[in-house]
Amino acid sequence: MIWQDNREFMEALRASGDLVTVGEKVSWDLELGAISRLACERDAPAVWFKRIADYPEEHSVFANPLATWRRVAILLGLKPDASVKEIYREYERRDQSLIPPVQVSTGPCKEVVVRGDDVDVFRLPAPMLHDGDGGRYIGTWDLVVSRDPDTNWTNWGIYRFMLHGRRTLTGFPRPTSHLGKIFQERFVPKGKPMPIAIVIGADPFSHLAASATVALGTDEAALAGGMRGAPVELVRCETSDLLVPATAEIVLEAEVLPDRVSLEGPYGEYPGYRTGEMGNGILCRVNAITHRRRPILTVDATGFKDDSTTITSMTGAISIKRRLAKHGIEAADVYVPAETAVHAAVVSVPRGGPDVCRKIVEILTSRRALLSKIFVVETDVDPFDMEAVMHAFATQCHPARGIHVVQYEGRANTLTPCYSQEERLAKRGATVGFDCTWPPDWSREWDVPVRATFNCIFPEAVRQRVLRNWKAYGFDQDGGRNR
Ligand SMILES: Cc1cc2nc3c(=O)[nH]c(=O)nc-3n(C[C@H](O)[C@H](O)[C@H](O)COP(=O)(O)O)c2cc1C
Ligand SMILES: [Mn+2]
Repeated sequence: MIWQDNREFMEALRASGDLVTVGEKVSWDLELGAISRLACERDAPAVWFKRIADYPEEHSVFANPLATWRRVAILLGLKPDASVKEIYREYERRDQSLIPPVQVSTGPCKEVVVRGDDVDVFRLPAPMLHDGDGGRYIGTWDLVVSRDPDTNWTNWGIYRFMLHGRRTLTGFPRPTSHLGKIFQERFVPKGKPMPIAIVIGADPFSHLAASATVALGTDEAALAGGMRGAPVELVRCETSDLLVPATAEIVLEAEVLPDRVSLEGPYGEYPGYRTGEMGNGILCRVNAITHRRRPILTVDATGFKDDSTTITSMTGAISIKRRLAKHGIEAADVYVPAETAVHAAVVSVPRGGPDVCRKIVEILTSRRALLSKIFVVETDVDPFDMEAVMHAFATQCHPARGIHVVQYEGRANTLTPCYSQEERLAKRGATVGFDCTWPPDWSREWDVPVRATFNCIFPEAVRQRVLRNWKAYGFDQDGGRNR
């Protein structure tokens, strides 16, 4: 599927039973957030809220587009019940080719254009998502376009934005994010405002590309095109020369002010906590809003098992695999379990040991250090099978010799809940590698214990006979899971 727009994707979700349409009037003030949050935690369908209290009926809200693996499978054109491993493989295949975007003269996102003093961001039904949030969040599942004026490279990323005033928003791009870097390095020193476009409800591949972990200089629009198998169509903004996906539901054309900071947050974040206090964010002035008729505001009910725990985990895992390969570690597989909220990874390697484990931790913490726990297993353990991973961790990781900690400052993930305020300020943190592999100097024949599982401790002929007769013995499943 190419997914011409978000509406086509929503229709596919409806057809497969992965979209619930709520016709009852709901409040933007916590009720919508609570429903959408519970839907994440219950692996429930995505939600389309058709009537929002205080807003005319042409405004609706679509929540949690990719928060379950079923929806990610549908996005990638797989069967809805495809396994996580199959989904990873399909993504890995699709993100290999880049197809540059094409510019078109106009598109649905220009159906309604509001400029200058007519702009009032409160006309959009941005929800108060969690109790205690610093305000109503409009950018939660967005795609923020910015451009480096020196190289002309355009960056896309998902960064949160909160309503501030009628024409102002405040946001929190991490200083290590590409938007944060472009702003700090190219605009702040010159005292120039930075044009941005906050795009809401573009085709789902564009948002997936914006959230993917990619190197500085990567054209995320071309990545989205590659994944779709067709170029993304872009139109020029009304008030800047930035280009935005033509079929987007809503576009907020803004500039980030170089000489202001503004209070932002706190926010119930993806690790599953409200961390921190209201702090300094960036301040943007909104110069125009363009949108489709009957615009559908897309929302991520951020928190445990939100949209990032599927897609950020998957794109992060695949980028870890490629990064390790670049540094000479051929990992057979890498899995970032959704329930770890992008804080832990499982890496399987043909041969482990302390040197390999330490090297993996060092490679994965040399730049931004998002993850703080890494399980290194051997290839006879399927990293996607958390029962097998926990078994390997509990039995193979030496409680003293198997733990490898790397500490760092200036690049830790400030949203990691276990860090103290002081550590967050200094971006100080640590990543631990759990070596769940056998020591390389142990003889496989004499020292390594034989796993007492069906697959490992019985002769082939006996296993075949048991599998063949499994149903005849009276069991109702076929062979069980094949590890
Ligand atoms: C739903 C969602 C919300 C996100 N919110 C933020 C955010 O507020 N700030 C941030 O720096 N990154 C956020 N991220 C992560 C970035 O989108 C991600 O790191 C992306 O790769 C950033 O692009 P960049 O590498 O071009 O900076 C979010 C990701 C998702 C999926
Ligand atoms: Mn980027």
